[in-house]
Amino acid sequence: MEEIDGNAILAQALKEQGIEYVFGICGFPVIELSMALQTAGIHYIGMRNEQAACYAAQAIGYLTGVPGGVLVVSGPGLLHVCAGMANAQVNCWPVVVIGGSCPQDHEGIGGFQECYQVELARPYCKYSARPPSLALIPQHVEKAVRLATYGRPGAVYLDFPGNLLQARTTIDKIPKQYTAPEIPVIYPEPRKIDEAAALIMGAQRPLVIVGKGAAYARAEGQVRELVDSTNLPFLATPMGKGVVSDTNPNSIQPARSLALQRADVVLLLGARLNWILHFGRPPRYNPNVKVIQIDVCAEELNNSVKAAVAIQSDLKPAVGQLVQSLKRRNFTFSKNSDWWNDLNKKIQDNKRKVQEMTLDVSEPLNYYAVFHHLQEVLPQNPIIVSEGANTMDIGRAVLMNGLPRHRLDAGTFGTMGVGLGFAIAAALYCRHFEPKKRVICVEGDSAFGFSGMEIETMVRYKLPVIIVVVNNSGIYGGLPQEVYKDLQESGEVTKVTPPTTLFTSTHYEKMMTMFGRQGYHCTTIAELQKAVKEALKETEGPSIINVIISPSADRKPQDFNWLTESKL
Ligand SMILES: Cc1ncc(C[n+]2csc(CCOP(=O)(O)OP(=O)(O)O)c2C)c(N)n1
Ligand SMILES: *[C@@H]1O[C@H](CO)[C@@H](O)[C@H](O)[C@H]1NC(C)=O
Ligand SMILES: *[C@@H]1O[C@H](CO)[C@@H](O)[C@H](O)[C@H]1NC(C)=O
Ligand SMILES: *[C@@H]1O[C@H](CO)[C@@H](O)[C@H](O)[C@H]1NC(C)=O
Ligand SMILES: [Mg+2]
Repeated sequence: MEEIDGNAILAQALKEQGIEYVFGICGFPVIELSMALQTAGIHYIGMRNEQAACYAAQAIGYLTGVPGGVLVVSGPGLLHVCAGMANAQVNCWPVVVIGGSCPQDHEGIGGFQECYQVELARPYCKYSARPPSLALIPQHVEKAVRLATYGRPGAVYLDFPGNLLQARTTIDKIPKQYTAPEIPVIYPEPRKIDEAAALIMGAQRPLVIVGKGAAYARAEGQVRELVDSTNLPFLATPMGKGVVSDTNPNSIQPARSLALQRADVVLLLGARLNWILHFGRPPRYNPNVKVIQIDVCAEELNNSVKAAVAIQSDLKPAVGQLVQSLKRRNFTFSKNSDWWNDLNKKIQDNKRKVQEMTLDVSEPLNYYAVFHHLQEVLPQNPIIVSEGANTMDIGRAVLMNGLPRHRLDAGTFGTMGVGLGFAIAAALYCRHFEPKKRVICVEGDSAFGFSGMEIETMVRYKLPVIIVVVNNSGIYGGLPQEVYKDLQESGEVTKVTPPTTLFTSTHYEKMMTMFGRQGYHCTTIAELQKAVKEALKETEGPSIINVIISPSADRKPQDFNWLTESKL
């Protein structure tokens, strides 16, 4: 009878569950496993840090609907990946983490990298377990993938002691019946759809908010039809951008604050009323606002504020039925309404303010000018990855998304370091599904530092990501070179260097010379646009464009503090 070991059983079980990509870092006791994965026909992408590996795997999960896997070693490998698991949980993206752990007979006596891994992973995932035997591996893998993808997606963890991975058995002992689980669809209660329609029809100042849940649910067809057939004004959350195109005439993104503050009925589509949406509470919202909430997760309903209508459903059927219900009633929201007039006026005001800054190309450049002119030379509908503080927030406002799942950023958890991992996943996604599409990774200089070494991963796997580093020499901002120098000379550097500053003349683009290639250093719009055009010709690997902006460049004055003040 043919024999099989734990590594091969696990690799085949993952393949049977539809896992196509595993990102990780090799070492004891998972070296053989990484090779078994490739033998099973899975793509293995070796990364430079487990955090980045997990960010890449969860982005593949978001982009394809099938979770990516992460392979980590025991102890420190598992601890590093916790950052990624937590980010996946908070973003509700599916990911399956596989950890090696020390052999069981070394547990309790100071085994190499011995660590309570199942317990450590548990708070950051939906399921954390150690299969107790070879024969039970396929069942646990099936359960892990099911939990990662069913209901609200998230992270799962499976732990494999070295002795289990190496153990052998005959193939007849391993059950084969575990095929990839089909994800169940949750349908809305029809009565509640009618209640929602009635509320929308009675609204004076309705507002649709589109979350990344709508993007994950692939509900773009239904949400676009809703917006187009009713003329309801809509707003997207950061990664809800593109479910309906940012250029759709019913987008009121530039009047976001006013829209939230004055809306009397809010239709919430796969978005949570957390800090990103200011908890749904005054002063950012009208105290009498009626919320219609549609979410796949029952536990999310009525969170933070009581919804007037709370519907547990997948977004596709719920929005599809809502569209039909509104159509039956011949509902459209008048573009001549006071509400549209107020919104349009605010949109014009804000666009004018932003335009002043986009047209100001004096050097050192400002963010708005950089992003506006970057966009001019980008191909249609690239996948835009972004992180940083000002870099990300201003980029979100200026860089347009025409398609869903085309913006990946620091997300609900606000994690710096996600960018390069996300970009690697996006580039792999493009290679297999949309070979003409490009990935643009817009990084703050601080944000880039967290996972900057993944540039080598991009070179190794020939991933043509264009990385634009926006250099303001700091976190939020930095100091001009002379001031920085004087300060550093004025006392002990660790006591006088402002905590938000970075070294003022870091040539990030020179990282490309490590691979015998050239990067781009740009201080003017002409240089920036030329660099982007050159970088677009590179299809065999990444490019780095270091754009220098003013260390004191800032966003336009805001009506509100970015984080609504805590009341504690
Ligand atoms: C893992 C992690 N560490 C620290 C932070 C705090 N933080 C928020 S934004 C940011 C970096 C902002 O600077 P940069 O990326 O240069 O963007 P800028 O605002 O300067 O454009 C940091 C360190 C975080 N969000 N995540
Ligand atoms: C949500 O809160 C409202 C108002 O208190 C209540 O009527 C409703 O039953 C709650 N739950 C759901 C799922 O609607
Ligand atoms: C909607 O419009 C159609 C065609 O104009 C009409 O026949 C129908 O009666 C209308 N329905 C309602 C509910 O007003
Ligand atoms: C980064 O920007 C600062 C100004 O913000 C500038 O002084 C410095 O020279 C820039 N770095 C590089 C490598 O050009
Ligand atoms: Mg910066």
